[in-house]
Amino acid sequence: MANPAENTLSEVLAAYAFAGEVVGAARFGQGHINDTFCVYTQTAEGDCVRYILQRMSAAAFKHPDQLMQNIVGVTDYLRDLIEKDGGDAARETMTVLRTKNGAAYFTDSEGGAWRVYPFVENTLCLQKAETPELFYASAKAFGNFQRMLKDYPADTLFETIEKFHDTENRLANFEKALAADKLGRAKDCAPEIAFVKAHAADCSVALEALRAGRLPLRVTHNDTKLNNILIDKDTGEGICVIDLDTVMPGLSINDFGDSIRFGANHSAEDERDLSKVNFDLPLFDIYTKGFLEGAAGTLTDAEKEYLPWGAKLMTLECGIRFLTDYLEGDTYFKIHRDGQNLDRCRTQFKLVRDMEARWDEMAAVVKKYS
Ligand code: ADP
Ligand code: GN1
Ligand code: MG
Repeated sequence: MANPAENTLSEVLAAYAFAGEVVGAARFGQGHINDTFCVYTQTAEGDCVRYILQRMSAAAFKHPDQLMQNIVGVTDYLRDLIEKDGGDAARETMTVLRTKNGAAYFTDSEGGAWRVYPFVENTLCLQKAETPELFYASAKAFGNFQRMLKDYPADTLFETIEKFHDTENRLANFEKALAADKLGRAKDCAPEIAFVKAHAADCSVALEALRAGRLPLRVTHNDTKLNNILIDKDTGEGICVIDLDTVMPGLSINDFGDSIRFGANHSAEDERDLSKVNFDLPLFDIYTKGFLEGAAGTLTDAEKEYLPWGAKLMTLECGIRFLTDYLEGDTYFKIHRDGQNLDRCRTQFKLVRDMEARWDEMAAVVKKYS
């Protein structure tokens, strides 16, 4: 387990020249991966200026230097596009705040890698789709993100997490964790293990299409859950895509699918009462509409046809990842209670079952907007 991020907070804060004097820092947000803090500063004029300070997860990211090169490259590129388009780049993309030494990140005395972004104020970050309109707004913004990066030089991006959405590899890792069963937890999750085994062939569907040249590799976000987008409080529009740690070559259907996985239902990702976990077709409908509008003609016919697969595979894969982490002792996803990763896995598999039951309707929705 990594040391608590609080250990080195003061040396990290000292490495940055903030707009004002630091008056406090507190844990912030509900991400599963990084240690995120909000830093509160006060300027000489008495204004409060906030920042997001993060220690990047050492379990997830082996090369923070490469990761930050990706983020600086992508945000610089987006900033240019937004400015050319007359937009407000400081709100519509993230900005990496340099350290006093001009570096994109800071390494503390324990080896932890940290970075700072100005806080994008007057925004909402949602943990679930509170209204269909807000979900639609997120869809447009993620679709637009795809469009804006369509000409980004993919070969300049590092693979920050190897085989991130390689579902076949996720399955293989699950099998290894199950064979090792190092904490003796497999006995608690026989139905979930059986579910994975019954879905083993599905894990190859998107990869087969990629290998066959039916689906193109693009620059994608790869972690498009609803709490990775900031929505303008005044306009209700999705304005800023955040959590760019996994921007790298990938499949557009996965960006679509991961948003559906997280947002097209009315329950929390770790809901224990599975009767409350139901795939919501109207939310799928509105997201599809928004994503395709935002992507504005970027996607091929084959990509559109595979969108339901994106939804099912991202949900299945995420469930497999939660189950693998549960079997391995919760070393990757942050947990706040025992069994939380198994609970998360169960919601994902319930959603996969729902999608399977509504497969033809999902295909019809996509067709309607294609
Ligand atoms: P993780 O990888 O752990 O999910 P994120 O980069 O998504 O970390 O950040 C966690 C949370 O912090 C987000 O869900 C959001 O609430 C908040 N956040 C991150 N960056 C910003 C920002 N620039 N402005 C405002 N809030 C932010
Ligand atoms: C993680 O970082 P966060 O909390 O936005 C994970 C995603 C999972 C998601 C499940 C880098 O997203 O892949 O889909 O949890 N991010 C990484 O909620 O592994
Ligand atoms: Mg996040």
